[in-house]
Amino acid sequence: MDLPFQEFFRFVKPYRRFVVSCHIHPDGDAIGSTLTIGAALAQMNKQVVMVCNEEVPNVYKFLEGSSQIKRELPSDFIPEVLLCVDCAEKERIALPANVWEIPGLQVLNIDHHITNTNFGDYNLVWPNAAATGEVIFSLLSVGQIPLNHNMATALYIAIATDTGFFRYTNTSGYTLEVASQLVKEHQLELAKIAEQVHEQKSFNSIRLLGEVLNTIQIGIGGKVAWAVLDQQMLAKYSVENEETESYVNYPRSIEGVEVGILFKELRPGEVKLSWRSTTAVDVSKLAANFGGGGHARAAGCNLNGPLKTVIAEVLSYIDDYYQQQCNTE
Ligand SMILES: [Mn+2]
Repeated sequence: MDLPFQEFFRFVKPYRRFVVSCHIHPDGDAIGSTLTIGAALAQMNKQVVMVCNEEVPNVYKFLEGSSQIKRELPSDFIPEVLLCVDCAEKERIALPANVWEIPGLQVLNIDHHITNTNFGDYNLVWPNAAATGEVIFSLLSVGQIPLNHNMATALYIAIATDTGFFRYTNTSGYTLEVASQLVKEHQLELAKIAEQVHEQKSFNSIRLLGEVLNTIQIGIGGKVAWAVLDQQMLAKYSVENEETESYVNYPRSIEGVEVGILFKELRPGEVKLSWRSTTAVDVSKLAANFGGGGHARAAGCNLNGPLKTVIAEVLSYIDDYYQQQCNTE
């Protein structure tokens, strides 16, 4: 069932205790959306606990309120409502699975993934929105819930990070209007915000990147480039997960390359693939073939098997994919 904006406010009215959570491996949209809707509910005199079972990535710790995000649900807090943001399926929520067993729990689902399973009792899913932050901005405008500077910064981070700072195809005129309104009304310092997100890398993450860049290979007529990050390299440098996320952008950024992949060996026998693409290819479909998913320009999946075998398997699949494209053209 779709939840029009006004109905959201009617729905939340009778409840007091809310837990807000996002998807596992939280990104800027997940954290920014959690903080903003958490603050909005608090303004509406609700008791709110924000929970994410993983640490907030370092680059988002400057966001006000991020230190209040708890790693687990306090045992003395029994929520009436679980509000999930930016989470496409209930299995990916950053909470222990037994949260779903709380008697009478109402579930609200605010998201923008086209693959959202509408798992909530009420769902507010806008597949055309660039970020969940964009949906929340619209929701709070309709509800006339005023934003303060911290909420505006968190929403800006949500939208900017999910659009690659307004470069990806999900960036619409409306996205820019929302960003513009946030900047104008709350005097956001964009250069400072961009520095917080992009220029706080650890020395080790840059040195590790150097090794990863040396592994880049190009194949399939120059259309596919891939890089490898194995256990040996990871052991040599101690680098948090979040910091290796952006490595995949380098193979993708090579001239003529349509698909960039990072093969990251999580442990011997398990490999995480990050996919990035230009407008030529929908990588969510390629990742889906291996049980993963995501967006057209950015997707992910995990494969089991030795690193070399996984790479060979994936490249042979992409080769077939391109052959088929040629045949259908
Ligand atoms: Mn998102």
